[in-house]
Amino acid sequence: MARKKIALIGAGMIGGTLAHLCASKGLGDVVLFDVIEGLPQGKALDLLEAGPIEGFDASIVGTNKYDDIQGADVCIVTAGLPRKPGMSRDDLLSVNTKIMNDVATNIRNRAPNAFVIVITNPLDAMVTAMKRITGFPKQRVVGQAGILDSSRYRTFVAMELGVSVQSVSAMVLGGHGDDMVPVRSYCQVGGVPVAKLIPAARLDAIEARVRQAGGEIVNLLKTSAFYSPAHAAIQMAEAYLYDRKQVLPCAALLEGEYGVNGFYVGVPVIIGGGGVERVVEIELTAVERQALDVSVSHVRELVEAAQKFLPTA
Ligand code: TXD
Repeated sequence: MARKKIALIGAGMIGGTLAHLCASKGLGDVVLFDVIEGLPQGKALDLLEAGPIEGFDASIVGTNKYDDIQGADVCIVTAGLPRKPGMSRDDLLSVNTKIMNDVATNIRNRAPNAFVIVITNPLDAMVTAMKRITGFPKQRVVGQAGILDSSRYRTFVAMELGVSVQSVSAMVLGGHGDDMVPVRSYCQVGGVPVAKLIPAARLDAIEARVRQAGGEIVNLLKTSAFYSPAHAAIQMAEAYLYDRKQVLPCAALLEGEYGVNGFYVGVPVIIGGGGVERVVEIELTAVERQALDVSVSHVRELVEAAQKFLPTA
């Protein structure tokens, strides 16, 4: 049986980390694509030369030719510009929408059966463009944001209480912008609701930090986070490749769920061998519901603004 083929579109900070994770976890043969000559080839060769030490033996190819992604089983897309200090995710809209148009067209033509995970920002608009241009079923086009945002929430709660991150479960829903919604009523520490362990004012501060956590890293690094988004996308790819049926917060196309129709929004979904197999609807408090509505209206504005950078349907 042939190995699975994983195409990574974009060989920058996240793309390179994705390649490293795919290789070390043995997820499949890796094709690393970028428009910059030498960049994907150099990273692929460097990784290949680490293979004998770690024992990973998959093929790792760097390329500037889309023909090499032919027949990929999974495509993870990071192509585009990242934020610089002072920029919002939305500032990337025009340039990254045009890039997404090109990437999506090539995925549609060469990897028509792939499960596609979009990471490029502004995430909700980019995954919408990917869905529209590929025309793939909604089960096979999904955006990564919620796993990372939830992981940040879990990190900060664990730091606050001095407990293992493994004891903290949490969910951040909505768009991947500063109005994302950390859902306090579903955050638990060893099964105990977080509100019983941390005073409300501290939780307010922790949730504010979660919303700004991407910017906090940009200010330190002068570019976006890359380890954590890569780990998050790999969790999604593994859930698909191993049919895990894992409940994960991801940007999924809603068609009536949560009262939203026709937009990608971060919600809990089940990812398995069928891709995004189901959207899980959870009950929210009135405050959380209102925050989700605000976040969704922002997603709607962004998606509409992105239209002018796409070819007319
Ligand atoms: O959780 C999330 N969704 C995110 C998203 C968290 C952090 C960062 N996130 C976004 O991912 C970030 O704002 C960017 O939009 C993407 C990729 O971030 P990365 O840090 O990997 O950016 P790099 O290092 O600049 O890499 C992007 C690569 C770079 O090598 C470019 O040459 C390439 O994309 N690129 C292209 N590849 C293919 N095709 C085209 N047209 C193209 N244009 C640029």
